[in-house]
Amino acid sequence: MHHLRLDFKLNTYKMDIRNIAIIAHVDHGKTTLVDKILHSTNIFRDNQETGELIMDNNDLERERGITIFSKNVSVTYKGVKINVIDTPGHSDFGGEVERVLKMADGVLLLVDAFEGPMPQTRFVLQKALKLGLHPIVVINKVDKPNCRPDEVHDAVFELFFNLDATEEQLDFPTIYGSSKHGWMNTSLTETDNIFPLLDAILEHVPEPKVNAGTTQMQITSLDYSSFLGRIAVGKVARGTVREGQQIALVQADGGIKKLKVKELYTFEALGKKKATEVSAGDICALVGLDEFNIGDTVCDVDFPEALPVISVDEPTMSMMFSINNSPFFGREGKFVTSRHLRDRLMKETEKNLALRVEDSDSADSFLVYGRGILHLGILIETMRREGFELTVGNPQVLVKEIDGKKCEPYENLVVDVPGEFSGKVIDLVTQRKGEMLIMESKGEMQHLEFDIPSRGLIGLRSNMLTNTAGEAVMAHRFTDYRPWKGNIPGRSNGVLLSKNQEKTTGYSIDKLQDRGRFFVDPGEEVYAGQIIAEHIKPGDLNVNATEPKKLTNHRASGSDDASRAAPKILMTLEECMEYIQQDECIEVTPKSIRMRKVILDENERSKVSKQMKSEPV
Ligand SMILES: Nc1nc2c(ncn2[C@@H]2O[C@H](COP(=O)(O)OP(=O)(O)OP(=O)(O)O)[C@@H](O)[C@H]2O)c(=O)[nH]1
Ligand SMILES: [Mg+2]
Repeated sequence: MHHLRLDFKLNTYKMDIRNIAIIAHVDHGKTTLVDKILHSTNIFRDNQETGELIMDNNDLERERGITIFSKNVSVTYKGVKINVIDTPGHSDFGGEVERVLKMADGVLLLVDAFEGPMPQTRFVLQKALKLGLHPIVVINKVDKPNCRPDEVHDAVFELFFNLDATEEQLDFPTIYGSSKHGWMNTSLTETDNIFPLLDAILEHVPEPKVNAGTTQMQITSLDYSSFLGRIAVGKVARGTVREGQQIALVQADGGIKKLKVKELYTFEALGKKKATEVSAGDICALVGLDEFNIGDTVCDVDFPEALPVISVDEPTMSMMFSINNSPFFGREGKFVTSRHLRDRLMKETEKNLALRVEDSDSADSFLVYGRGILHLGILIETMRREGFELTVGNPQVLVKEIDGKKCEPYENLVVDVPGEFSGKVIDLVTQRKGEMLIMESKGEMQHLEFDIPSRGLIGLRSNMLTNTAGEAVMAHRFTDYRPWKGNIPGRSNGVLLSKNQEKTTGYSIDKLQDRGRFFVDPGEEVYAGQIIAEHIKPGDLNVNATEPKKLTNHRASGSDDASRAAPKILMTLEECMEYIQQDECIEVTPKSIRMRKVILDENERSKVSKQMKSEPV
């Protein structure tokens, strides 16, 4: 068998490699493109086309249609192995992108052919340029009606220029196409495949540097397996890593641990393939180093030389996590004690780098710091699915003292909205202490950019959507800390609170409908102090929503009260997080999300609020 021999020889022959990361603003089509790359390099024997993205394989990712964790895959094209790293586009996960870029020798910068560069495009491009990478620009979604690929190309060039790209970086190759429809080309002419993009990768992305010498590999991301435990992922920077090798793990603080590489894998298609040795330039996964941290360097046991420490994004927001102390405590969850909660949060900090957890004055509460509403929301949602019950407080931005001045985080906010709504958007943002920087037309839309304190963004999205008939598209990205901007008005409406613990009735809800819009359905059990509706006016009201229908001499008129009640407003966890105020919190269990007052007792609550009012602010 002539072929076999050849294959055998090829095994020892070092393969050509390209390492690329795909970076972009949220939703510009990264994962769709990675899926198409996998499909068109034929890794699927049967017709495994399910229509869903195979790459977003975590439950939450699927449901929300976003990428939360970066992922490695690998394909072979024209005899070259291409390691592809899909990255998350949401700004809360920007730190993750920055880290995994360390594994890449080139990047594909995807830009939506209609939207053009957005805040996160700027952020990820800046990081890539700083690392000296030479991006290939992919103008994606050219199938969209009203798209403006040429204008977008110019805007991308301008962005490179403004970010101080070098001459060579400014000379970027551009590919046009539609990930969704599975084609790419060097011009706007439609093709029926994405090979022009893969060719561009082979042509423009440099081969990884193959440094000879002793082992050196920085751990840049982490994988979990229930069989293998924690798996360290990174690119071998120098020398080789071998199965069974004794290594020195150099930690951020300079400490050194002697460990052994139990097993070694490279990436192949969607999975991993066992290897005995991986040399500089390839990306690999190490099993057996259980106690590593991201940023640690795997080194030769006799020459422990660390690579520069990776900086991690500082948290910008905090929330109090406590055990569930509502009257429904323990009804719906498996893990309910402060011990459960603490252990789970501490475990999370091992892999969730931007997350910090601190003990508080109370043994039942922990202060959790993160990168934003989505970052913290994903954690809470994950815990709830695992069977936890907990209470979370309202999100607070982190205030810092800089040069003796109280400072707060600011963000760059971009809103694209049909022209007729732009006045409303400007009003809304200005009320929240935003300042307009740019206003220009983009097709039939107005493109607005603002500077705004992060505080002003909390709760803005839902307001924005109601005020623009759901048409506004907004994105924001942390810029820097600046002096405190003063008071920002909170929620304008009050809430209706249940007076008692009972099942609500259609009769009561129907009677109260002109007072508020309900968050609960008739027949749902509620407790005293639970937020059951939004008041149509400012100020809170304590109401009885559990009255049974009065018996009258008349016979029931035939119309059912419950069916007259408007359907309840359904809010996601993140919407609740943005909705609640300082004196409120959210009860989260595997089955329910309930908003409530921190103090459930009506009398005690009014005593405390009177005290607060009498104290000078
Ligand atoms: N019309 C059109 N839609 C596209 C194209 N590529 C992707 N989409 C759609 O855009 C949406 C987002 O696509 P994703 O691939 O999940 O985007 P992403 O960049 O991975 O998003 P994040 O991981 O959340 O940052 C999906 O609804 C896709 O179907 C395209 O070329 N044309
Ligand atoms: Mg994605």
